[in-house]
Amino acid sequence: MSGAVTQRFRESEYVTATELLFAVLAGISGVAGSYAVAGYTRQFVVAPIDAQVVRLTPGSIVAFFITNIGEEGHLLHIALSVVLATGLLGGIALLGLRAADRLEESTLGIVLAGILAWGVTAQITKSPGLAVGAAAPVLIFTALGAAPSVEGDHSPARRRVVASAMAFVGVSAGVGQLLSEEPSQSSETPISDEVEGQLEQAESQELDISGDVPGLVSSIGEFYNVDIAEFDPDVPSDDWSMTITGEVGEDVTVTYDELTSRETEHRYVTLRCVGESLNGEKLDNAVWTGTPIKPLLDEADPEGECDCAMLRAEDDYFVQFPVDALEDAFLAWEMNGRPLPQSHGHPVRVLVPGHWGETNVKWLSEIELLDEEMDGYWEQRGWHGTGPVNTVAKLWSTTMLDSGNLELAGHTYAGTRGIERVEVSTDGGSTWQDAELSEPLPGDDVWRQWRYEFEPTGSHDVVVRAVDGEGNLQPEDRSDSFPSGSTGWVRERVNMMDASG
Ligand SMILES: Nc1nc2c(c(=O)[nH]1)N[C@H]1C(S)=C(S)[C@@H](COP(=O)(O)O)O[C@H]1N2
Ligand SMILES: [Mo]
Repeated sequence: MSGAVTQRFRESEYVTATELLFAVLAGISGVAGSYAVAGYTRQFVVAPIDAQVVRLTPGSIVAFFITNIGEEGHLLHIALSVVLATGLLGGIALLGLRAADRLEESTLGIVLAGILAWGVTAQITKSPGLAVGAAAPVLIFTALGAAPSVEGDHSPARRRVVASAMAFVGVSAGVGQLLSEEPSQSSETPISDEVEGQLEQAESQELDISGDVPGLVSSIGEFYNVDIAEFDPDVPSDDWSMTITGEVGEDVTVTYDELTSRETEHRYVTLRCVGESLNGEKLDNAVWTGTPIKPLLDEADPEGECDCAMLRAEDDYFVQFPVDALEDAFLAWEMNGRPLPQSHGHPVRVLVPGHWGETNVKWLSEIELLDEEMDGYWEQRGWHGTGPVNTVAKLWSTTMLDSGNLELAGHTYAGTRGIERVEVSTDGGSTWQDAELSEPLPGDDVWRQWRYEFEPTGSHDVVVRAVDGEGNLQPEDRSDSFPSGSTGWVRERVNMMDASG
């Protein structure tokens, strides 16, 4: 094409509507292109921006979102981060379009936009290769925006470009979605006989419950998830190591191979998040494969003044609690016989018996023995969730049986104290009857199922409470989860007619 054809006569001092439109198309397509090559990972251009958004959000706002909005709160900061990423790439395209206009040499402006989009994306995602996914669409839509044929609000060329951008975004969303699905490890490696045995034992001990309540082992897909970061760290086993350092006689570092060649055990361990509501569902149990942490600690020879341990992780999470809590703790690399999924801390996480979920550090990288106490991530935000869990009895299902009886059922958990019994009242707490309990699974930190059946007469004020293995009745007083975990008896008005059957 000769220079005369691309000669531009529309040089303007202000950003034109056409430039703005194509900058927005470039921004949206850049974000989509990045998603298409990176999926929902830390290499997606939105991820590092979201990490900053989360980091800069004041703790009081985070606490408000967790207690008032719950999981959907994530959508808000993700939406904001997508907008910011679009603005960033769109801004770069606009810069290119302005340069093309001012320099009367569009190639320069186009190339500038492409290189800048690539450089900035590579810099923030630390992935030069995948940054091309964001840069290429920015370059292409900058080039299309610089072509004279797209001038005019209703030009066919412009409409074709807008349609192509939308199609590109649609296809990219699909491709990125496919990439983001965690690979199912279905038949690759057989599950060890020991784990298989434990999974079978759990199944055989489940109560015969008609209602829809989870079994005694939560499947990997069902197991709840709480992460401070939207985009989980991606740590290959070969790159993993963990160091015990600080106030120790000697630093101890273990690699994944060293860790997994140590004495291996399979344990049932239940986790519960301090942030969950009284009758919430952030309570799950799995069979974990790993090794006790005590021998490693002994090798390091802790000698700090306060006997406190600060655990740190690859997502910059940190939590501090007494070293004593690590005595019976466990370093796990398998969950239900499969390698630890990324969302549960791949390749290695900590399991601390009986303590709130937040002490069970995922993507563990360091244990530092301290001289004085310090706050962890959640404690800095006002929570007190490093100690032992509160006792709870959940009422997770109310079912009308064919016999005309009502069945109440759920799970109960008291950490290492264990559960002695669950009591149910159908008259608002005046009289109490013992519920049926599943046989305890082996282990010091495992939940149980309970079930109770009765003949209903109209509507009932149902109350459920547990007595822990030390004989303590669960306290009746109600408190919210913030700051030290919810307390109180689960209470529900049950109407014969409302119960699902
Ligand atoms: N590194 C890291 N570890 C972490 C967290 C986290 O965000 N990052 N969340 C904690 C919280 S609050 C809970 S309740 C449990 C949840 O573990 P799960 O996601 O495997 O259920 O992990 C804990 N360990
Ligand atoms: Mo948690």
